[in-house]
Formats: sequence, C-alpha cells, structure tokens
Amino acid sequence: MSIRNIITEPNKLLRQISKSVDGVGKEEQKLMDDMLETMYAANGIGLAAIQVGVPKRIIVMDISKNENKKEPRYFVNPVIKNKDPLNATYEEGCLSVPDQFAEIDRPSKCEVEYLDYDGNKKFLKAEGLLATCIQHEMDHLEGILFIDYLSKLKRSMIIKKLSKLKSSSAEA
Ligand code: GNR
Ligand code: NI
Repeated sequence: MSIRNIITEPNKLLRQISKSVDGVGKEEQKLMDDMLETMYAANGIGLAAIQVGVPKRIIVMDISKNENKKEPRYFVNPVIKNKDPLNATYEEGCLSVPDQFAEIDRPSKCEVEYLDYDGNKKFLKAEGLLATCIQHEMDHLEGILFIDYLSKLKRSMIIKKLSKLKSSSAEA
C-alpha cells in the first residue's frame, strides 16, 4: 500500500467525469487499498478516485472515526436508486478543498447499488452522515465539489484563496 497525492482545487482534473470500471480486478483493489491509506493519513472520512488523479468510479469511506475499530467501505460503480425528499444539513469539508467548510443541504437518506471490494453486487440504505458522505463522494464522480452549491461570490472567494496558497507553496 502507498499514500498517493491528493489533488486540490483549482485543478481541471477534479472537474472530469469518472468512468465506470469493467469489474473489480487486482488493479482496482490496489487502487482502493492506496485510496484508503491516503484517506486515513489525511484524516478524511471518504475519498473518490479522481482526488488521487484516477478518473474511475471508485470511492472509499470510513465514517467510524475510531482508530481501533476501522470500518472501511468500498463502492465501485455506485448508482443512487432513491433519494429521500427530506433534506438534511451538514457542515462539509473536502480533502480537495483544504481548510474550507460550509453547511450543505442534501437528501437526508439515499439508497445505493454498487460493487464491493470483491466485486459483489450490494445494496445499501444510508442515512445521517453516511448518506451525506456518499452523495459528496458521488458528486466527485461527476466533477462536482461541495463549493459548487455555494453562491458564486463565496465559491470564487474560496477558489481565489486556494490558488494563492498554491502559488505561494512549492508544489503545483
Ligand atoms: O473528510 C471528509 N469529511 C466530510 C465531512 C462532511 C461531508 C463530507 C465529507 S467528505 C470529506 C473527504 C472528502 O473530501 N471526500 O471526497
Ligand atoms: Ni471531497
């Protein structure tokens, strides 16, 4: 396993639409292992493959927040089958939008069909933080970031701040 570099906004890669994978093979499993390690190292609760530069419809997640009892989840080719008409608000952050947080409204519950780490078809009914996180990650697969739900002014202020941070640091 190895830790990969997390791409941050502004970066065109984050706006790319990720492609479905043909099934879960060794390559996908290696990617999921790396993504999970990268996510834990960054103290995140979810990560989409495009955040490490791979445009595949693959997500890893662990909302357990307990170092001793890890509960990794893997979603390959996830599809949302149902969304609750009732919304819930959570303060969201994103590893690709460092140190920025905002309250975002999303359907409070959702149902997802996907393949797991072993390529088996699964169906999950999610609510609470899990539902929010799945929707946040699935947005990444469409090139959407949580800041896209903010006003133009707030979004452009955040992007400006992040570009300044980038130009003042050694890394691109
Ligand atoms: O670590 C993360 N925390 C988080 C908090 C509220 C809603 C969504 C998230 S996902 C985020 C990690 C990330 O950027 N995933 O794409
Ligand atoms: Ni994110």
